Amino acid sequence: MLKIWGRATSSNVQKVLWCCAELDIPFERVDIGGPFGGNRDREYLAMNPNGLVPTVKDGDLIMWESNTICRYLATTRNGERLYPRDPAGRTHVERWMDWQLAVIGAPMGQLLFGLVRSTPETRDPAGIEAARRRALTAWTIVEDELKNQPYLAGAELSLAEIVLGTQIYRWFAFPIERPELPRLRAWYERLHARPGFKQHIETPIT
Ligand SMILES: N[C@@H](CCC(=O)N[C@@H](CS)C(=O)NCC(=O)O)C(=O)O
Repeated sequence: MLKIWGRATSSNVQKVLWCCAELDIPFERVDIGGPFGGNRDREYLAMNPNGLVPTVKDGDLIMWESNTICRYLATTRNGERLYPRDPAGRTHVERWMDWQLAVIGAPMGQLLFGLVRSTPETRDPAGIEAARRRALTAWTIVEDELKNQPYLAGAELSLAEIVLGTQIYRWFAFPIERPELPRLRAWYERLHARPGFKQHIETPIT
């Protein structure tokens, strides 16, 4: 049985949980990180020297980095529909996985810390506004990409959506100004209709 270490409120753990739901992969999960702690313990650091979640074990194999874990699960558990074998099709998925890490992750993280994990004393409205603008610029790229297709890599849901699910959920949940981006909204509604999204992504934001 696949074992997952990581609190279910972590965006990076949520990617793995949604991926497991899409592929019907049974798993056992252990709460680690955030209020649960444990991620700086010696035994945990021996598995994942970053001290971050998630960490996943499949047989003797220990993995960390959530996007890598999702690729592994799709490759080993009949997930070709989420992660095509064909190299050209694969680039359409992978570029968005890299984009999640390189482009949208930072401003969405700043919004999380600024809006949810701050106190009125520590809140930095200018920093929040700068992050909102950066995120909006990035989400507008997604809006344009969806002009001719329902999902980022084409006609079907893929790992591109799975790694972006928590970010788009938070974008629409945060109390911020959001100019109407109709294709982005329709894409979000499509993701929202998946049982795995409802179960693992739509959780209280902490
Ligand atoms: N690039 C890593 C990032 C992992 C990461 O930053 N995890 C955060 C939660 S989203 C974490 O472990 N924070 C410390 C904690 O939860 O205690 C991945 O994708 O797995």
